[in-house]
Amino acid sequence: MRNNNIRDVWERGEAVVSAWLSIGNAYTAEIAGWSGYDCVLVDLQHGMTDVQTMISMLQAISATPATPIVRVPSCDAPVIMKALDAGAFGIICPMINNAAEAEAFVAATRYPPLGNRSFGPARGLLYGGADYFQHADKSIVRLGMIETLDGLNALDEICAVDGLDGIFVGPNDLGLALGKGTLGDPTDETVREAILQCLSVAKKHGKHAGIFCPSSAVAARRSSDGFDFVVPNSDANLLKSALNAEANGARVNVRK
Ligand code: 3PY
Ligand code: MG
Repeated sequence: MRNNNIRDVWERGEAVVSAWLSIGNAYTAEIAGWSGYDCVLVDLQHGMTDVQTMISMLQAISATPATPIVRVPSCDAPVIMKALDAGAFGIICPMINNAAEAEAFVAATRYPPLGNRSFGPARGLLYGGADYFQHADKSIVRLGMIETLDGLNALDEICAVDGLDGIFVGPNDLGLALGKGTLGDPTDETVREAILQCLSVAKKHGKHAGIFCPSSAVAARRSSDGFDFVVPNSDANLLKSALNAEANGARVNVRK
């Protein structure tokens, strides 16, 4: 089976740097795949995309050195299985509240006897290779999101779930859950402590820890803290700030 960059980076003891796509477009996905990221995530939860466009985006990412992954909208087995069949080599699942949900998530990603993934790997087989079925369970990466109070309180039991590679912190929802608003780079002490608690509990269980960040500077700081899967902002935010800077820069130049 084709290699999974995420596992290769982790084996080297480094932090994975992932792109995060909320624009539903294959060309954007292809550009992201050629931009130096270890993996490129298609966001089916909040991204402006549907399943058919996701498939085109995964095809575009497959033509680049980056590994394609998907954030599913919820812990919904049919959608998780569809993303895997479409060639996702990793799944991030939002709003994991307890061990039972984490177990259901992991089960949907593994073939029997370990899980209940239904057989029909479609693009997974084309992209992954003829031996996809033999290696998929081991190769696919599973990260459960911690971004609710229930999830935070159940961190220990979630991190103990067999087959879960680790957790992924959603700082915006976690900030909201803690009554602190959406804070991509929280300076609030309660949110800061909750994020560090996620990191330390994951590490205690020998699991990986990821986090969404508002910039590369924050992502670099998070990876030096010990997070080993970082996302430096989303395509839409980056496009907006680049467009805004160019628009403002051009106006200043004209006025000079
Ligand atoms: C969050 O911050 O809540 C996320 O889901 C990642 O953007
Ligand atoms: Mg969230």
